[in-house]
Amino acid sequence: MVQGFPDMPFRFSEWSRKLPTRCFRALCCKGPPPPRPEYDLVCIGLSGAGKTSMLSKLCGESPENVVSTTGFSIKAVPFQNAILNVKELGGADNIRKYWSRYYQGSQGVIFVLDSAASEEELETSRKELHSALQHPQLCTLPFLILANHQDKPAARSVQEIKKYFELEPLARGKRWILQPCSLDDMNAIKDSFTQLIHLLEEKNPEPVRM
Ligand SMILES: Nc1nc2c(ncn2[C@@H]2O[C@H](COP(=O)(O)OP(=O)(O)O)[C@@H](O)[C@H]2O)c(=O)[nH]1
Ligand SMILES: [Mg+2]
Repeated sequence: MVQGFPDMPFRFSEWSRKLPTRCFRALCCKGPPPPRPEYDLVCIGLSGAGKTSMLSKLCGESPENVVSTTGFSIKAVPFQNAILNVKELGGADNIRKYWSRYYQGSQGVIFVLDSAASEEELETSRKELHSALQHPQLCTLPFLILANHQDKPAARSVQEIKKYFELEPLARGKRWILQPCSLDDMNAIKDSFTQLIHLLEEKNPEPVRM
């Protein structure tokens, strides 16, 4: 019995069709580049901190037409070595109480604050960051804290923010990055995202990053 014989001409033609690709791969010892890893992140912070504008700019979109985020929005932000699926949660007073419902599945946290905000707003921001750092679904994850609006004269320095937000005692033993930034300086923002990706990739993380 010659099972499969009738198939041979077809199989041969398929094999020969793929031959140039196979030879090329064998000679060059490489196939297509491996897919970039994807990480799911949650992005929080009060309204006006600059979350949407920053994420839009990172995606190559114009931040000019940004509208206030009600509920949440998701963006896939591409970097050279990874794709970050960032879920931005609206920061308005009546929405913040629902933030924790959207934490599940997150692998890292981006917290954006306005360094030039009023005392009252900064205090609210501090409370929100503290509850995020202590939340059971987020407390073990890497945090990128962006002290945005640094271009404004009223902006607090990164040292003032670190002290005011009591980051050293509160985030001790956690993996976190505190980055002063503004929408005008995307390089600093991109660098801090690259550091965050390193933290996401780490299997045996060092305890604290500043
Ligand atoms: N001067 C200044 N304005 C900013 C900066 N980042 C965002 N903005 C502005 O702040 C406003 C609120 O930004 P938006 O991205 O909607 O904040 P979100 O509510 O956190 O998403 C917009 O008018 C932005 O152009 C910054 O670093 N400096
Ligand atoms: Mg927004």
